[in-house]
Amino acid sequence: MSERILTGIKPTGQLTLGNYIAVLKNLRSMMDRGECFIFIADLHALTLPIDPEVLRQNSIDLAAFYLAAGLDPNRSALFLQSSVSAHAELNAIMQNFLYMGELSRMTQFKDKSAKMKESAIGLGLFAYPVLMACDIILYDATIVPVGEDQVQHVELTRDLVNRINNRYGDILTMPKAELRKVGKRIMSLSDPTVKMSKSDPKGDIFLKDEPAVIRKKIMSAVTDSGSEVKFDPENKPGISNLLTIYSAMKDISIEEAEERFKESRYGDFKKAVADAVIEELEPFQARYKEIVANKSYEKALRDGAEKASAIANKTLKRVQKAVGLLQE
Ligand code: ATP
Ligand code: LTN
Repeated sequence: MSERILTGIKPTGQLTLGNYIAVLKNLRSMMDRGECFIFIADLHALTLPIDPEVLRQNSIDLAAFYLAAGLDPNRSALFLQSSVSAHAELNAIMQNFLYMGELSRMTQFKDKSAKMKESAIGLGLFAYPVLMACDIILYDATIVPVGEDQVQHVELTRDLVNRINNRYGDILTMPKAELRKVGKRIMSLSDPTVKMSKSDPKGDIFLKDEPAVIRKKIMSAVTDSGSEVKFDPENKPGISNLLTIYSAMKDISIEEAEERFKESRYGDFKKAVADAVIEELEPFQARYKEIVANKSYEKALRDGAEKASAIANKTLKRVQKAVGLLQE
């Protein structure tokens, strides 16, 4: 069976190597497995304060990055979440079927809100997983490629699909999160106990970093005591993170990477990791620059929104009808 694949990234900041490994690197193979709906989660970017000009620029950048990673707009739909109004319309219905208790258990909400004063936490941040569930449901997605931090949201979407299908008949498709075998959680280079994240940049490799900057960041990444290059996230989080990055870049298993470096010192190993990342990102950055210059993302986004709306509106109608909203 051909799959329906859907995924999105928030245009909240500079894209990192974590985003690249979780989503962008896999776009080519996703297109071979089924029909892809790939979007820029711009409504989600509003859940934390963001400057309008920065949001606009990040959205363009993200569209160009998707295309540079090999997304073919003729074989898939690339679009802005805000240009398909069905997301917001379905959200207005689905917010009644997810509950406060469930939403307050979401780790992403707990992490993000912990740093804020209660009076500054928007309702949208709390209700984020409802909109995310709608993003997925609208396209009858079967596969949702994400990093580990998003699995909890996809599980909640599955609960919602069950709830709706039990109550109204089988009207929604059951999605499944898909994690990369290697690299589901890339850690910060300066503190390998925390996730590399674009909204909390610390020890990040940004996709726009010049090769010399990438090399410098990797060569000065925090490593662990001892001298053996071994995968042991508990005792050697720094080296394990670098082994993960290397394996993801080369598309090999962690064991294979360990074997390659079993005689190496940390310095030589880090140099090989830097080479691998630069080798992958340099041509990608060149394509990105070309796409930004020729603005080919504009047509891709227009066509994508049209394709996406056609599918999303059908699902929306199905749900509206099922819950009893009068449809002409
Ligand atoms: P934010 O810091 O704003 O929450 P983010 O860097 O986590 O942003 P998202 O837009 O939330 O980025 O995520 C886009 C995709 O990249 C998601 O599938 C997410 O799971 C994945 N991802 C983000 N950071 C990492 C990471 N460090 N390792 C693996 N996957 C990641
Ligand atoms: N919540 C995700 C981004 C996102 C997404 C989605 C991912 C929004 N909607 C639907 C997959 C499917 C995040 O914060 N990374």
